Amino acid sequence: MRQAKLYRYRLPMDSGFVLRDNKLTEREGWIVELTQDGQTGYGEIAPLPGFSVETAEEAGLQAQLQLELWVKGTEFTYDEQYPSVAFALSMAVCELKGELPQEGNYFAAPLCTGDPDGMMPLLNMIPSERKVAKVKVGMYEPIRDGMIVNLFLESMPELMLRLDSNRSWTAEQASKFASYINPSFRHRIEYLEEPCKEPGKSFSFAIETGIAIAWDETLQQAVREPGFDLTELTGAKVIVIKPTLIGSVPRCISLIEQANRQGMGVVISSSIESSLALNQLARLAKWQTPDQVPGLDTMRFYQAQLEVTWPGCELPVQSLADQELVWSSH
Ligand code: OSB
Ligand code: MG
Repeated sequence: MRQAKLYRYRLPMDSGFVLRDNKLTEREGWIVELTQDGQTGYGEIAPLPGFSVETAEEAGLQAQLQLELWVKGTEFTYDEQYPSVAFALSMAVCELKGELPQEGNYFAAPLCTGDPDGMMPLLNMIPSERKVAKVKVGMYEPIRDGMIVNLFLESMPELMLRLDSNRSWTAEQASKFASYINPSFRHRIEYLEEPCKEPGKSFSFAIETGIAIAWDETLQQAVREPGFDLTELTGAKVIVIKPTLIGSVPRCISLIEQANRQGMGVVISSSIESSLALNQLARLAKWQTPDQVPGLDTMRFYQAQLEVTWPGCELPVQSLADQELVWSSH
């Protein structure tokens, strides 16, 4: 017999958390619980405002309809669902069937905000084989970004950096940034996500500067197009997969396999889910991208965890039982 529950959660965010000019003070989403044959699986639906096309409200309504059908015996059809719903329901099914291995990769690339000096003690603690950190660029002058990146690379000879400009630069600003990076350091930029407003300019940037790029926003946009074909997305060393924005676990796995066939790396990354889905992403990363450091250092944006703890995180944990149960099949 199948049983299902749908909870609504609300978690307080850190006051300093800003996303694309939106200040998110609270994160809201849904947790689905599937039970069958004595097994239980969980999934988190967490559309990210400004990034997801669906709202939390729309996703919750769709999830409830899907759950009502599922308990009657219908299997989920992920391709017809919003990405955040497909990700959550497929994750819950994976857990239910015991397909998601327990072991996770919790060595997320630390996000460096603020000044390099403050970050050094933490970065020094990372073992050299995975000494990689992520720095957001594109928020200030390209010259300032260039100097900071140089400073990081100069002071720690083993450090590799991932940079993310979130499409903020013109071609001129991007090349100004590159001109400030000491050429002998460029190969230690593992990649720069989406340097320019237009993907074509990011592509040219990679060729002209020798700095590898990664697709994040470009991949999210492309997968929404009918007839999407990853072989048309060239020029990048890595694609960043944010499952909440991409869709079901099978869809993510097939993208990973296709990327590997094309010789592109895949970095599984968070869309600021709660600690519940963040743990599942760490497990998905260990399972499907065992040689990559995932981009999951996002608990810092929260003031509380949900049900399960993220390793090393000391924030208080809210239990699922204390969240609002909005629908139950029994
Ligand atoms: O800028 O890549 C981004 C999370 C949510 C929305 C956008 C972004 C992110 C992250 C996740 O940066 C963390 C990471 O990729 O390391
Ligand atoms: Mg990005």
